[in-house]
Amino acid sequence: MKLTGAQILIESLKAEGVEVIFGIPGGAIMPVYDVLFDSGIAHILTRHEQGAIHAAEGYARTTGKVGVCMATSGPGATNLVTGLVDALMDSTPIVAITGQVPTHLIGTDGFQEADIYGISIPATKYNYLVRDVNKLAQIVAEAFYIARTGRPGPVLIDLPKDIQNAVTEYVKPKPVSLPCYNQYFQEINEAQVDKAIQAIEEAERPVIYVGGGVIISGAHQELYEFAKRTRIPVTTTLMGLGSFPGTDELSLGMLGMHGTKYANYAMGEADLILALGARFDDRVTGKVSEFARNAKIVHVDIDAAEINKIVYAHIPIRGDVKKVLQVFLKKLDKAKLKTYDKWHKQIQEWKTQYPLTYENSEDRVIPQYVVEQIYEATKGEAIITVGVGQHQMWAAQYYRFQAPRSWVSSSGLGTMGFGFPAAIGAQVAYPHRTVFTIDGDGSFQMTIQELATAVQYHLPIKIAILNNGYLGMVRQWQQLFFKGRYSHTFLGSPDFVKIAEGYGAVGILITKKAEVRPAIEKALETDNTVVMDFRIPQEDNVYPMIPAGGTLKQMIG
Ligand SMILES: Cc1ncc(C[n+]2csc(CCOP(=O)(O)OP(=O)(O)O)c2C)c(N)n1
Repeated sequence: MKLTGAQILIESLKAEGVEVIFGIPGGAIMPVYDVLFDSGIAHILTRHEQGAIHAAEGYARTTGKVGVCMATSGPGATNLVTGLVDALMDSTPIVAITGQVPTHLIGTDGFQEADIYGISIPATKYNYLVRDVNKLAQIVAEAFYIARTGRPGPVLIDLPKDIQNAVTEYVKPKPVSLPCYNQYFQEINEAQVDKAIQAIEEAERPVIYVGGGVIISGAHQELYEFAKRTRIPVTTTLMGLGSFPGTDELSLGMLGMHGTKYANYAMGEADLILALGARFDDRVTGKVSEFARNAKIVHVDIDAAEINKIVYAHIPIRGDVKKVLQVFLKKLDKAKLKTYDKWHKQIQEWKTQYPLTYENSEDRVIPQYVVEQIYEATKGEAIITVGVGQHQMWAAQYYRFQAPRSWVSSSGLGTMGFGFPAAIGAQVAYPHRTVFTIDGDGSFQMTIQELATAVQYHLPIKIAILNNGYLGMVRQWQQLFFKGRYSHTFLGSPDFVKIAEGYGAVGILITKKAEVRPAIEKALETDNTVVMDFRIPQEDNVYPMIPAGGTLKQMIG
């Protein structure tokens, strides 16, 4: 069967099970859009390519499937770059397809030519510039394979317009075989697991420290069983939220810069840390030389490059966390396990002495209270996406996630403007679930135009803006570390209600505490996109806080 490159691409996407593409068309990708028109694959037209790729990320992170986005050449392609790096930092499987000028124009500064292949080398797990239509089907198969396997990540396919139009015999791709890449998936070294189990048996003060890898590998049930059997307390990173029920007695909540005091104290005092799919980010470790000084480290990660990158691993175990935990569960000998009673008593004391708390006495709209009310009104079952800043941390602290893939945060890159388009992807994936964006007024304004997208596709996303009129997190740092000199962080506030209405969404203004819960209830009952403008105090801070590169002794609040 003879097909054009554009037809081959769409056939290949169908073969990968792609159901939806997020994107914006343009000259260099028009042959593909033409085939897409009656292909049966859904398409969500965003208002900016950054919105498209974050939506694809939201889709990928909540479903575990590969998110697909598409853009034209030049500015369309370069508008994807932030999302590519974002997906790379947070190990999110994405296939980004970009149009390119015809091959004979490449290198001539042709109209809308940008070397997205070159630009995206450090921004992707792998990338392709397709120069031969006969290779296209195989390239697409490889791209999806690379995006979703091992440590997932973004893959870009740059497709020149003449290749989209070229006609060739369509041959189904062969099963993907990439010998160098496949070395990645070696057998789990059981001797290392035995060593780790011995360390568990010997430990007095162990902690399980969980990152996003547990969610990616679908290991939450194994983690739960492992924690329950060993009775080792569990703390998670920002990416790990939802991998272990936040309300469980063994949960220490989040650790790190804005983590709970008890999680941070437990890490500081631990004699054994079992790091599962976590990468010792600086927001977790603070000053590395002071981090968990008394602990033996077991580090489980699928990516060998992560092991010993920041913290020396006494017992490294390379492999998929789910499979590694299954080996642990098979080998754990109940008879030899301790109950760590003294350690639990100590942790309980810390929990009682230093609970996560905030002042809630006045009739102000307190941000933590808003998050708690969202948590209660949604019974902890919503998908929560966030921007970046104070609101992100309040959401992480006060929405007690029960299930994996219900928390979507740009954690590694910290991309303002991520939350709302990510919610679009999540709501497209789960039309019948409640999807909430908890956003900052600054973050929301970075991708606010996607309100048009949400309304056009009837996506009933609930957007809760914690509106302090500032670039709040930067203002907090200015207050604490720059003598209160608020250099260019005041935003003021547009009328978000009017903006919402202008886009055809529903807007609600909340200025009093008593209005908080009714507004959330009203939003939940509304079958439309809803923007809630919560006017919170301008100068509230996120606590506790360990300053960047600091130690436990410098913890504030
Ligand atoms: C694209 C981008 N630019 C700049 C920053 C730096 N930054 C981190 S937090 C922050 C302020 C965020 O303000 P807002 O979204 O209003 O949230 P708040 O902290 O007030 O809750 C800024 C500017 C960033 N993370 N991302």
